[in-house]
Amino acid sequence: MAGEPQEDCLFCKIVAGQIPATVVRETETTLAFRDINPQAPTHVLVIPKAHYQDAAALAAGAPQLVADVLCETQAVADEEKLDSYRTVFNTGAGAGQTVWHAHAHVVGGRGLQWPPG
Ligand code: IU
Repeated sequence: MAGEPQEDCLFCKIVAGQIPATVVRETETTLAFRDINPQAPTHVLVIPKAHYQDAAALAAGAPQLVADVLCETQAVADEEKLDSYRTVFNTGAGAGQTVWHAHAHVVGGRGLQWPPG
């Protein structure tokens, strides 16, 4: 069910403390941790603790959590002292989504090209 922990979800396991992660911030509703395959000097994932398969499902099912996640992306950027950064939600396999628990990538610390690949 949307919002409930999923047994086979890697990020739900990180939330539950069953898989280690380098956590940089935590709130009542969100967790922020470093990506294991960083694409920039700062590459942090901000997730809602509740399970939604992607950003669209999160927006439809729990819009307040979208705001919580976005506020945390700025908080991460502040802590990492990033003047500019990119927030990315990959939605769907064709866009590169590989983990089916909504997450925002916070990428920064180097020049970023536009459009992205
Ligand atoms: P994507 O947007 O679904 O492709 O992003 C998933 C990210 O999760 C990706 O950048 C991975 O490097 C990252 N990740 C992680 O941080 N820890 C893990 O154990 C696994 C993936 I698996």
